[in-house]
Amino acid sequence: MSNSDIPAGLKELLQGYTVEVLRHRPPDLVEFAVRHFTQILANRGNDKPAKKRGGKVSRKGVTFATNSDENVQDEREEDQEKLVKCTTGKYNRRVSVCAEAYNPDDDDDDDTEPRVVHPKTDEQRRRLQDACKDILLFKTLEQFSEVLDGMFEVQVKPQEHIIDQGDDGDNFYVIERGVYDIVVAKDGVSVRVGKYDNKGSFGELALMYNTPRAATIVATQEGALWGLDRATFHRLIVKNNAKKRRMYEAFVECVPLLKSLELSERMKIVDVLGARCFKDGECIIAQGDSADCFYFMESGQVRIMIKTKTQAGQQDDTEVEVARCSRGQYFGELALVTNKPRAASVYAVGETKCLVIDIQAFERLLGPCKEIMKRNISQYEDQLVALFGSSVDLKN
Ligand code: 1OR
Ligand code: 1OR
Repeated sequence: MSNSDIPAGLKELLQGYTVEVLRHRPPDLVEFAVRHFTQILANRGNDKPAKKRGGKVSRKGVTFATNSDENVQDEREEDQEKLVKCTTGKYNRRVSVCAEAYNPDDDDDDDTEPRVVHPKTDEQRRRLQDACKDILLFKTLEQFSEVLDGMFEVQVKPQEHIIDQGDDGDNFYVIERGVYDIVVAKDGVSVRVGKYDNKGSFGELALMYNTPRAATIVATQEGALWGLDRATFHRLIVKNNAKKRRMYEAFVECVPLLKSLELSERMKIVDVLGARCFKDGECIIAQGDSADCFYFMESGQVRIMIKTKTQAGQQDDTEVEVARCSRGQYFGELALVTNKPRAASVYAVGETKCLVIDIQAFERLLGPCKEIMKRNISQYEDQLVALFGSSVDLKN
């Protein structure tokens, strides 16, 4: 048989299928084939893609990365084109509603959405896994590998707006690298309220609550992100939120710090928190490190230890235990409130489980609790003097 007898595209189709089989190792190859090729057909059924520039799909100044492997690239671009089509065709018509009325239990509408898979090279998958390893929203998920399958790479140029406040939400983003300013406009004045520095994630709020984008996110330098489209985010993360709310509702009800919040405010904390487990003796926070998250104790115990130095500046590296925390208590607020490095080290005592929220969620959701935290912080200072006298201060 000559090469010309082989229909155009057959080789690529079979290669694509083989790659997916090797990645997912499905128990039933025929059933998997039906799903795989149905997905390709569904993609083809979409209208023609958004305009391409220089072989790349571009939306709002964000450029989807291309791949050195041609076959993978073609498949991915096809998927990305579908995604672009989805975002421009479907989601822009969404009507934003108030977050308070939102209940993830009611969200059954997207069970029939086809599963979006963006094929990746081993190298891409490695980088993606590394970028996602500390993402709190993924910490309580059973279908983490499906999330990874659904993510696509996005290259970012300096000054690009990844998200504009007020827009409808299209994608959720995980940062691989780059620095991104968070800008919020109020009464016509834009204020930079924070930044993401080479880690973290953003863009979850509009997708979770069907609200307009709450902030503008601008790249200050060249960078790389991983995107997850709205439908996949819904299917995997928002659905999981219903379970999370049921799981943690009773716990957040009994956290004294959160007593003054409305139930809906407590539930929003649950939506964005991630569960992290630590082994006996493991260091959760190291004194002197920069801070990017806040912890509630769900089970077990932690030991708070500090190193001190004398006023003469002499080093004393011995750690002294100053406090313990257990279920319902919190730690890691001091550095976030004072904008300073961590004032103490925190170690797990036995198996310990913490519920963690990132600094942006802390600022956004725990503002009303800051007065209580500040009152407790002033007690730390009194204890410091009582313990060490006035000749020592917290190191840093
Ligand atoms: P989104 O889908 O609304 C903008 O799109 C994203 O910016 C948002 O999801 C969050 O992921 C992220 N307030 C609101 N959104 C924020 C904030 C924030 N910070 C990051 N995002 N605040 C800043 C807290 C440091 C409160 C400002 C008043
Ligand atoms: P962080 O972000 O500085 C370490 O990270 C955390 O340990 C800190 O927030 C507090 O949440 C927690 N002094 C300093 N940090 C303390 C203390 C403390 N207690 C708990 N943390 N003192 C003990 C007071 C009972 C005073 C030291 C003598």
